[in-house]
Amino acid sequence: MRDDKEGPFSHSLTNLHRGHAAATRGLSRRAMLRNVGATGLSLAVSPALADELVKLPFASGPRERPVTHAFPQKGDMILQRVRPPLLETPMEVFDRGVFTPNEQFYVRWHWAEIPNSVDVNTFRLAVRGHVDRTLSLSIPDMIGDLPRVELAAVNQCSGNSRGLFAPRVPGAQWGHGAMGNAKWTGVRLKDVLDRAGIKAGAVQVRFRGLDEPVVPEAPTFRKSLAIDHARDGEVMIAYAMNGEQLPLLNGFPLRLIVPGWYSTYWVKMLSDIEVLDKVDDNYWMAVAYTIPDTPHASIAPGQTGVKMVPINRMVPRSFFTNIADGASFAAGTRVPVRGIAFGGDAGVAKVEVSSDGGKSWQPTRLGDDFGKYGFRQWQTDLALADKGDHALMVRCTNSSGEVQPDTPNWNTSGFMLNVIETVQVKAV
Ligand SMILES: Nc1nc2c(c(=O)[nH]1)N[C@H]1C(S)=C(S)[C@@H](COP(=O)(O)O)O[C@H]1N2
Ligand SMILES: [Mo]
Repeated sequence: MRDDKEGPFSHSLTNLHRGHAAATRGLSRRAMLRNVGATGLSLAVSPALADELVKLPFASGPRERPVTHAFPQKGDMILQRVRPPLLETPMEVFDRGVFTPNEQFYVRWHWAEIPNSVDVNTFRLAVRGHVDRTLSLSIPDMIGDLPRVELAAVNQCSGNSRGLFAPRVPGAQWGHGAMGNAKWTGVRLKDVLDRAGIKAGAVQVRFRGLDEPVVPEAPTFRKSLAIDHARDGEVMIAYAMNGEQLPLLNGFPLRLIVPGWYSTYWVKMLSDIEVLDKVDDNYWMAVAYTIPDTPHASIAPGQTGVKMVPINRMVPRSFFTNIADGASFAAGTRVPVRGIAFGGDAGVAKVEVSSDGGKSWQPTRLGDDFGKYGFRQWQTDLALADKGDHALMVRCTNSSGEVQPDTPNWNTSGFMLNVIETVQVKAV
């Protein structure tokens, strides 16, 4: 969605980004307030506005979903829910490049009270709590004075691929598209915290955004990181994504980036940072987004009495992006296969494929390395000698030596699905 007329928003951004021009080219091209104001986030998107259906390969069989382009600043997205929006990235987007375009980056919110626009002139980020100085930072304060950092990183929902859980679990039924890779530009959280001065005895740092629960009794979405994690110099506050301002639905004007960790921690529309002197026991840390403290966060269906811990680092995954279930090829030919992989909280060491259901594996060629937290493209070709059904498989090993398991994990929340991915094809 482009708008040539510049609103007040664009002007202010143009000015305040002067020192960061290289990283944020194109920022003034979008007039966010105009676009969003005109369309609104509360617009009633009916599936009738979607003229196409997509099939997601769920555990219970293929599931049809409408494709919509009715959301502000978003192109074609798989529509799961309108309000608050749950929009999934179609798999073919990942085939087109290693970075996921902003207009097709997935969207997930918990509460429906999301501002339709944010005025960057009056916006302030609070830094408070167990600190020497309470801060109220304007965007120019932050990006004008603090060193700029840039990092490629995968944003993946904890529940990505939940629709593949068997037995089925409640929650947003995602295919594999609740993930994306972007180049994030911003400032180090550490530098912001240092400005405020952390007091001795600080334990965690808690984050919230401008969104609010629909009813006052419901718990505001807030997430916390351990103080050392928050100060590791990698966690950042991003003001740009793939060289452009963040789409409103992806957290404009600021969001937290927690490289290698599930994006439940990547708080959008970040407006409040609170240094805590005790462990955060709010609902979103203590109850929601917890996983069994077991290998692969896996338990047997029905198993109880398991120790739960907050979800944390991601694990390696890999996907085919140019072929899907049901594809057929001429027997005896070589089939080009390609896709993406990521290492979780470590780089991709290797990606291997199998055409015999996992009995033997062959290496693939990896694409350019944009940093250990991002997607890595891979490609090779596979011989399908015999006529009939073939299970093509792909697995990633990360630089810590972790590899995708050959049996899927399971837990009651449908988090962290991980298994070697398989595509069923036919040689004819
Ligand atoms: N303020 C705010 N930030 C949030 C959330 C939210 O509900 N509110 N959801 C989190 C979760 S669970 C996910 S999966 C990601 C989704 O990021 P995206 O919409 O930019 O893809 O945002 C995270 N940050
Ligand atoms: Mo999520």
